[in-house]
Amino acid sequence: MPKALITGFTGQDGSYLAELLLSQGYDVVGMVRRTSTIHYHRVEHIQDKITVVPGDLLDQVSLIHILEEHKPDEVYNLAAQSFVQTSWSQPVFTGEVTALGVTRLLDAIRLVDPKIRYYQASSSEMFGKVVEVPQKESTPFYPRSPYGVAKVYGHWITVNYRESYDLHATSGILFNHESPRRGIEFVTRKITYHVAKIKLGLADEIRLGNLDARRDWGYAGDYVKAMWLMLQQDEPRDYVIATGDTHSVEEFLQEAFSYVDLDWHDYVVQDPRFMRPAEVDLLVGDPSKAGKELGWEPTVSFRELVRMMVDSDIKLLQDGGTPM
Ligand code: NAP
Ligand code: G4F
Repeated sequence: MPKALITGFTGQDGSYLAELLLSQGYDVVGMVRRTSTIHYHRVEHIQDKITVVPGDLLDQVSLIHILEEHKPDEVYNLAAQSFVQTSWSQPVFTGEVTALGVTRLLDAIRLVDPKIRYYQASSSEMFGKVVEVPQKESTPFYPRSPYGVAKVYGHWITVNYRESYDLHATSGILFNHESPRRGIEFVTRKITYHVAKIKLGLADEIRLGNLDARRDWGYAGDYVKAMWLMLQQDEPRDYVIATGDTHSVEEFLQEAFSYVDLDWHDYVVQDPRFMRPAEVDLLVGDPSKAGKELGWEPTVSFRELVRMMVDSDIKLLQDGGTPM
């Protein structure tokens, strides 16, 4: 039975990836950091099938111990300070976790077992102020936030360890991917949760920042499959994972509100608090390399994604739940 370690196990992608690996017959080890309250809501349905281990990307000894004790064949590094807005208020912390954390983990692999296959969660935020449309693997990076800068570091240190130590280290450059398990602070989930609240008479407005930004939004369940496929290749290579389609925040609003027969203009308030010091205006990826070499393609359309998330949030509220 192959064994995989997932860092960022409690996050959106960690939960979908753990489900996928379990369904493929893996023994799954999920790393969680110590917090004062337990928050396993995204993974509680599979918790009894997973070996949960404490560890932190800030603490290299914890990483070494986990690798020595659990001996994984594959490591998926999904842990990060992943919210772009927070990276301006906590730039050093973001660099410690999202950038240097990658070196800590790669170096732990080099020391403990260099045969381990490694997946790095790189990001389309690295393209930032894009110099090419659509963005592909060869497009130069121009990050626009401390988060984007940290991800560029994580990306290049992965390439460097592959070239320096011959590790099977792969970087997936994933464009935005969403789901009912998306954190409530990200714009898609913030919108669908508020649409549900407004529809049910529990709120009367939603405050947002820049409505013109365009993103290539896909479904997280599709994107974790690409991560797994990357580690099954003989040669480690980097891949763009995207839908190839782009929509503005305004189009997301239009799709979500019209689905429940409401007009977004009646509820949206633009609030400077949610504007960013430097914006990424347009992201749209070219996933053709992943299509050709991995046989990967997205299965959920933009409209299906929006509706899935709105439906889920309406149900969540009707059932008396709180957002993840
Ligand atoms: P997420 O929901 O924010 O999950 C992040 C995970 O990282 C959580 O499990 C979090 O644990 C963990 N974490 C944070 N700091 C840590 C630390 N110091 N040590 C150990 N674990 C730590 O993010 P996601 O959307 O699933 O994204 C997964 C990865 O893909 C991230 O690296 C993200 O930057 C990257 N990415 C995401 C997208 C996207 O659109 N979703 C696109 C490209 C790249 P807690 O639960 O304790 O907070
Ligand atoms: O949903 P967002 O916060 O995601 P963002 O910044 O694109 O980052 C996400 O995708 C990256 C991949 O490209 C990941 F690497 C990263 O970890 C994360 O998962 O914001 C999307 C857009 C931005 O242009 C933002 O300015 O929505 C705009 N926006 C407008 N109003 C807002 C809001 N974003 C948020 N979070 N909240 C608002 O009120």
